[in-house]
Amino acid sequence: MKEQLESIRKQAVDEISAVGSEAELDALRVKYLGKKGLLTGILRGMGQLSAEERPVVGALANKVREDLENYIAERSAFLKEKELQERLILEKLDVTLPARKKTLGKLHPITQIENRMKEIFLGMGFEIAEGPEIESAYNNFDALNAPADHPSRDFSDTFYITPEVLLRTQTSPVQVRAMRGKQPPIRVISPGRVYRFDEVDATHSPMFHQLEGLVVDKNITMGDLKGTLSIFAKSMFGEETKTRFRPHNFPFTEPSAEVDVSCFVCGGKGCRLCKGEGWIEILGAGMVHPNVLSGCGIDPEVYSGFAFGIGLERVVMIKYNINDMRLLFENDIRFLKQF
Ligand code: 2NL
Repeated sequence: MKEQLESIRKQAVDEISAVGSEAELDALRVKYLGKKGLLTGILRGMGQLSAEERPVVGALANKVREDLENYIAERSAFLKEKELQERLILEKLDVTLPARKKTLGKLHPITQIENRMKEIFLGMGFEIAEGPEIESAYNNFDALNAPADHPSRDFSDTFYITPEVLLRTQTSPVQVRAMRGKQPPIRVISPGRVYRFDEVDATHSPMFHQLEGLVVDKNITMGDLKGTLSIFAKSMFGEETKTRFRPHNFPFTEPSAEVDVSCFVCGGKGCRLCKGEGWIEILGAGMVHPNVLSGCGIDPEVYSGFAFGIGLERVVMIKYNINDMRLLFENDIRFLKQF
């Protein structure tokens, strides 16, 4: 029986030395030391031994069990350490690797221009006013002195939701709301989306962006309008920029003007951008019509004001030399990432 025990020990040690994982080691633990294990089998057979042999074999069996338990524990510790070392190698982080490049997005060119314009007018003491894109026909047309037969009111030029509710065709209704809400002094700009029933082409889109401005106070004159727009033009297109006012007609202003800036490419000599003119039209403006003031609860005998409206797409296209408005709305990243 002693030989049997020694041979079990040798076999167990050989096998334990050969295992490569905790799971295999567990299987051996069961195989040798478990309830139905080989060593337990021997101990059970000890009943047949003589009284002299029994304590000797018993002591040896216990020694073998103890040795195997120790050896298994040792092997288990070794395997755990080995596993850890392997994982450390496998999961090693090379902190010297160059960082993955972050592809930062940027603002759409229309938003960039809008932000620049906001900065310029905020710097001159204007506040930003916002309002709904779905407006009443009253705020969009009547309050702005547009007569009932004005062509812009036509069902084929404006997106009507009902005869009284529409998608705003300009951001002026925001300023109408600003005037109705309080008494002068009023200095607001209203940037935002506007809608017109236009076919898409290189210079038209049924949705585009506008920034309007309005100042109402005592003694506001055309001179204030010219000074304000001159400062705006210089900040936007360069210090040398000149402005030119040409007579025009809008229902909501009187007198009205279209405003040109001297070409910032050729300085006024005439080039491809200004089509040889030396001037580029960028906005419409004028003195707020007395009917508009009184309709909003402001006495035109006491107060006067000026207003202007700028199309953002047009400014973006001029500044970045873009010849087709559709490029601004197709959202092709290869186009947009240039700005
Ligand atoms: C253009 C012309 C303009 C206004 C907008 C305005 C607003 C109020 C009262 C009077 Cl509340 N006028 N806005 C005035 C003149 C021109 O826009 O061609 N925009 C692209």
